Amino acid sequence: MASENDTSRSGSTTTVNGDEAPSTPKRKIALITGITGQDGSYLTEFLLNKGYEVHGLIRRSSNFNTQRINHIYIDPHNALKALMKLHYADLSDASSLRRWLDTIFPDEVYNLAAQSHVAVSFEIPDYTADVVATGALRLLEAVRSHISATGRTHIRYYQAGSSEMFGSTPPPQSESTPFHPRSPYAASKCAAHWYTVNYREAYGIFACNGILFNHESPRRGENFVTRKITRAVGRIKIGLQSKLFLGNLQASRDWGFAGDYVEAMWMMLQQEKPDDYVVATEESHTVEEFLEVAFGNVGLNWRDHVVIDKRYFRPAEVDNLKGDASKARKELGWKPRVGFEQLVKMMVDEDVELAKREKVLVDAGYMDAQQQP
Ligand code: NDP
Ligand code: GDR
Repeated sequence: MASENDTSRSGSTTTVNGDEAPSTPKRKIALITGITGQDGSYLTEFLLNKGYEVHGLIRRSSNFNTQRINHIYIDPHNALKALMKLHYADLSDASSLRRWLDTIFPDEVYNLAAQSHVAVSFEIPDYTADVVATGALRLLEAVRSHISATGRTHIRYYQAGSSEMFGSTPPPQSESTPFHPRSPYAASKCAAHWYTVNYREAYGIFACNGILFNHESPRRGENFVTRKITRAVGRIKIGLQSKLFLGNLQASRDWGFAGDYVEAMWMMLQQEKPDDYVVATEESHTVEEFLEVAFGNVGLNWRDHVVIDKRYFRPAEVDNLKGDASKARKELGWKPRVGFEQLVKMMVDEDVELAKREKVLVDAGYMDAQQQP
């Protein structure tokens, strides 16, 4: 099936007037759902550095939602340089998924899109299931029918699975640990996991589940606990805020750096056979320990600022996650580069700088100091 972006030319470089440069080495083509999210932005940078052409599906929003990838965006009119391309689609719209597969002809598909907030999934459970579970099924089905129509059996699929699927099963959690999800989000991720296994077994699709433990960065959404804390540390340090309202401080998480984890996603798709892998640092810390290190980085005591607010407790909590990533270490050769303390410092440093820029706007009257993240 031919189109403007073209398909059969997957791999060769096209000049502005449509002629091909025959001597140029073939570029692999990746399609990413959730490209505007934390992981989507790091994966895009990673794949562009590897020489891929990257296509991202973005959903329509009343505001621009591309802040995390603006720095790598190049005007598509500059066809030779613009190797990241964005298209409107939605995981709730099956026809858009199939259309873009048939247009882009990707070699690798990364399904990162999700309503990814666990607490919010209790508020909007139907929507969460539709996007996280059925959305993954829609994409798998689109891949299956695309392969069936085109014979492109080499296409590879990555599913963004989560340590939340383990829920209340005690650590250490590995690929053979039973799932016991504790939220609509986690139950939906379990469904997506099994859809992926099923499409691999039933149709022979090269489909992998990455079971990733929490991974953070300065690009983390501001309502996840790590970033909520580091944003507050920056703002408190600069004098824009004094209190931080949080929920359960005793939950323990295996926190790594998102930049390291996207590499594991790619590695899974480079193996000879498709399989499922746990990706984790194998070290776990409580929210309280995160607070201690984050506030400590700027010489503050978290106890002077944190207020417990019941609204941030969940109807069912996941108490303790700590991964066993030995399979990924052995078979993929993957290991995390950034440790816990370094991750916290990286996030705090960036958020102190961000707070300084906010302060300039507040002082100039362009922003309200109370406008908390
Ligand atoms: P984010 O919440 O930062 O990004 C989610 C992405 O999905 C955004 O690009 C968002 O678009 C997009 N999206 C949401 N709903 C839809 C929809 N209906 N159709 C199309 N796109 C949609 O998540 P992360 O980057 O942190 O995580 C990436 C994936 O990995 C997610 O599936 C998440 O559940 C999973 N995961 C994450 C972990 C982590 O610790 N970060 C750990 C384990 C799994 P928009 O920008 O418009 O909101
Ligand atoms: P999580 O991340 O639920 O593990 O899911 P989150 O940062 O939201 O919560 C971690 C722990 O912190 C506790 N907590 C709070 N959490 C939030 N968001 N806000 C608070 O004020 C607060 N106070 C305490 C929570 O109760 C929880 O125990 C993330 C997401 O990225 C998922 O998409 C992903 O699948 C999993 O990580 C692995």
